[in-house]
Amino acid sequence: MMNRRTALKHLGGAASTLLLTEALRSEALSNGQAAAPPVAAAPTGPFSLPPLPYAYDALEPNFDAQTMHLHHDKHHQTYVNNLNAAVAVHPELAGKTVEQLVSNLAVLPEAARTAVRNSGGGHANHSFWWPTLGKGGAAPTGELAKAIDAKFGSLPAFEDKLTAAAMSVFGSGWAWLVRSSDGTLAIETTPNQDSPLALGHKPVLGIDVWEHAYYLKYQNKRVDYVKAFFQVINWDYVSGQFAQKDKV
Ligand code: MN3
Repeated sequence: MMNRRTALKHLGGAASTLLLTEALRSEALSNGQAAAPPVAAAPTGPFSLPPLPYAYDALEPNFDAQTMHLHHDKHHQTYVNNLNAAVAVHPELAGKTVEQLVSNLAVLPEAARTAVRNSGGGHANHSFWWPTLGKGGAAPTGELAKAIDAKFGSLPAFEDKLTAAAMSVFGSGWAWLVRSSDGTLAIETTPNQDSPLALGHKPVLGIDVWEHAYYLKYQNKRVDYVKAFFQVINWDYVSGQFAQKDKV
């Protein structure tokens, strides 16, 4: 039986030239010279950037509007984009929330694990964080107030401990007030964008100590940024979330 190229020799004229060109191209491709893949549009879902629940300048002068714009619109958006790109090539991850993804890193396909840990963690951490900031109450209330007093003695003592934890983070990371699996409060730090959820802990309050969170306004003075953070906690929201979870 004639192969395709031999068959083409039996054809004449322009038709055979065209067909031969086509035959050679398909041979080249089968030899590994792959044509450039079509440029795929970046996936826009399933995850999306939640809007800030207040104006960009709402936390002035403690957190400046320019930092809020960059932090939310650029940094958080990048985590969302990279997470979407990671799950796009792993259809088995479809339908999971970001909290589910970062809570169970060990069950993820190995090829997706680092991207989900970093970008999923970044999306989960920042989505958690924005609503805990704002102007809402000067101190914790209700169950959270009781739990903080029981664990740390007083609100100032708690703030000192969370400040020390935030200052202890080497490089980029977060300091957290979490509810441990046994229900008690604890302070912990996580490196990079690791989520407390990966440790089985529920975040109650957190502080982002990546330089992108403060460098424009505070430069190297992380401690001043941490002091400012305590001026912009929406304690009403944080206390409400804590009380709600207490019932679950
Ligand atoms: Mn950040």
